Amino acid sequence: MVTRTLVIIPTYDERESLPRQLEAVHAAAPEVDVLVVDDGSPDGTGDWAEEHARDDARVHVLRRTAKNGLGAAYLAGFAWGLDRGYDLLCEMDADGSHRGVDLPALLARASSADLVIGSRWVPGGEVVNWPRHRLLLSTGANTYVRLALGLGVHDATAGFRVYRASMLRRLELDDVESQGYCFQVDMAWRVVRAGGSVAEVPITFVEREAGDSKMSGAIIREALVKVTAWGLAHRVHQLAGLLPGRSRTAGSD
Ligand SMILES: Nc1nc2c(ncn2[C@@H]2O[C@H](COP(=O)(O)OP(=O)(O)OP(=O)(O)O)[C@@H](O)[C@H]2O)c(=O)[nH]1
Ligand SMILES: [Mg+2]
Repeated sequence: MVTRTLVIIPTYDERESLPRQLEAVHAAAPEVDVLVVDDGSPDGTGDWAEEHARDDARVHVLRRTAKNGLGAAYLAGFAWGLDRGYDLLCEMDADGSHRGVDLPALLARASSADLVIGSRWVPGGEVVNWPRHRLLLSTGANTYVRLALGLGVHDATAGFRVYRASMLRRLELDDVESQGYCFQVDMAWRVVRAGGSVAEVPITFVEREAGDSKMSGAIIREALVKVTAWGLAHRVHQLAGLLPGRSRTAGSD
């Protein structure tokens, strides 16, 4: 049976980057469909995408009216793709940071993992053109996530991913509230807790060439607060399981 793949690309003011990204994706993986999820970009990204979709049947556009964050855009994209029976759902940024040439390796790995992460922080992974403070933020955030959650993933904040649809269907996604890149940690954590397998494939991550970053202090604070809360809840849960009189068969897990 043919595997049907949907690459979901969320956009907010990516008019300059999106055409290049679509070209790069289809040059590397001509068989995949793409869903652009645009949150009413004032720069006309949504209009351009819709016009482009008229000429290319592989491209679809989901237009939303308000900028509601990366997490909400991906959840809408997942629902769209699951409704239409895709087997693999892929997350990819519009800004060129996630290279089309790395996509086939991620898709291939999905034959043996529920979630495949395009990782900067495994051997062979690389970051090009990032200022020192972004490198420190990413490595610091990932170290914190590993310590706080005990998550055995090297790049839990990475946004270049492939999910098996069967995995997404098993997850309860209605209560996902994470907006920014905390969304990525949230999703990896949910997959692991649901017993899903996670694989990391090295990628080369390239800093955006055009357009503005949507990274903000609020996004960083959200990640810090939420990961700390999840980590504490996890430790309390683990400790409760160790208390005398609470065996696993008694429903401690
Ligand atoms: N639909 C939608 N897309 C968004 C939103 N916020 C960010 N994006 C898109 O999500 C992707 C990642 O956002 P970026 O601004 O590149 O964030 P980043 O990769 O963490 O930071 P930089 O690469 O430094 O800009 C891009 O394609 C953005 O256009 C949002 O609220 N809604
Ligand atoms: Mg980016």
